Amino acid sequence: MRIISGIQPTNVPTLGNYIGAMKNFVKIQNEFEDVDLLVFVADLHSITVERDRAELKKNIKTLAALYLAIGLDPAKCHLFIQSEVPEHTELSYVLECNAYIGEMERMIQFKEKSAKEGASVRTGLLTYPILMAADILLYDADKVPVGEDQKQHLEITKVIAERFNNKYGDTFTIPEPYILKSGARIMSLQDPLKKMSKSDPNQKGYITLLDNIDEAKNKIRRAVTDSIGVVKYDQENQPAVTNLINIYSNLTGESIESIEKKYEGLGYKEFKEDLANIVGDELTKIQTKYNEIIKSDILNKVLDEGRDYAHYLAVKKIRKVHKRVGLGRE
Ligand code: ATP
Ligand code: LTN
Repeated sequence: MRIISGIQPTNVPTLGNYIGAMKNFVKIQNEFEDVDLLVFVADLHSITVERDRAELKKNIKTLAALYLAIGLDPAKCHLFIQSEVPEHTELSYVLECNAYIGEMERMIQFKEKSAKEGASVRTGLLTYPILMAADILLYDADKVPVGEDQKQHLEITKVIAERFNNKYGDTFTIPEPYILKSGARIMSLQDPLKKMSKSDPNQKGYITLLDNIDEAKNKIRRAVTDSIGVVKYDQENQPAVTNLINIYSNLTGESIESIEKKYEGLGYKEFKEDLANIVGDELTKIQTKYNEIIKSDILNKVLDEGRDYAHYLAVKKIRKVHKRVGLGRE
């Protein structure tokens, strides 16, 4: 079974990215049998909106190092940078010719992000899901671990793959999203109705994996709650506390019922203090490894191996696609 996923190098990944996606990569690596896992830095996806060049460079390296720091093992998976495998953009173009503009305009993420961009919405933002489809179909991935917000992009990937297969003959494996129920949507610490996002202008709403530990703990202590005062999992009436319980449960593996029971009769203060320590400990673990990796020269070796492996698979696939479509001489 082949599994692939990527994260954009925009800012440092948040606790939401970690719980919703990155932690699952490690789980898959350690628990799935016979899995060929590819994880990449989606740098091409990140230039669909204006980016500072130096910052992008830095974020690419940081994300790659964080993949290793959270426990991805280069002996068990392949890590690479999307733009270093040119077949992603090659396939993307062929798929663009098999996808409709109306389909792209219906994407929620496009609607949300283009509304923020005003008059200068780039064409790449519209075609973003096609590049994502190419990332997946290029490798015949069976499963794609992502957070809830990517579900629609996975659905359109399936539509494009099926359309292509029907038109040109069986070419692509139809992928399935792999979304775990709990943690698939971690919300902002300041607004429980908004997804935790690394591009949120309000930095108190998110915690990044490289945040200063004390600051991160304070963000938990100062997270909005409600006036009910009971630690209860209730999405409708207590969305903020429910979000914190979700984070707690995901980081400790403790069940929601057991967490509710533990804090029965206690206020939010004690609950938040414990959660602040849990988050602090998790970040400390990650940052200790991260600092070792950044100092060593392992990263380049890992990314070279990953690029070569991905490229080997991608070349075979793109040749097949060109042949199916009737491009070139052969
Ligand atoms: P941006 O805010 O810059 O658009 P993002 O924080 O949404 O970025 P992405 O790089 O788009 O992050 O997403 C990487 C992965 O993390 C995806 O699988 C996505 O579904 C997941 N993810 C992002 N935010 C959350 C969240 N709040 N909760 C759970 N999973 C999330
Ligand atoms: N669009 C994704 C990142 C991404 C991705 C992929 C995830 C780009 N290509 C392929 C899984 C498979 C996002 O999280 N914003």
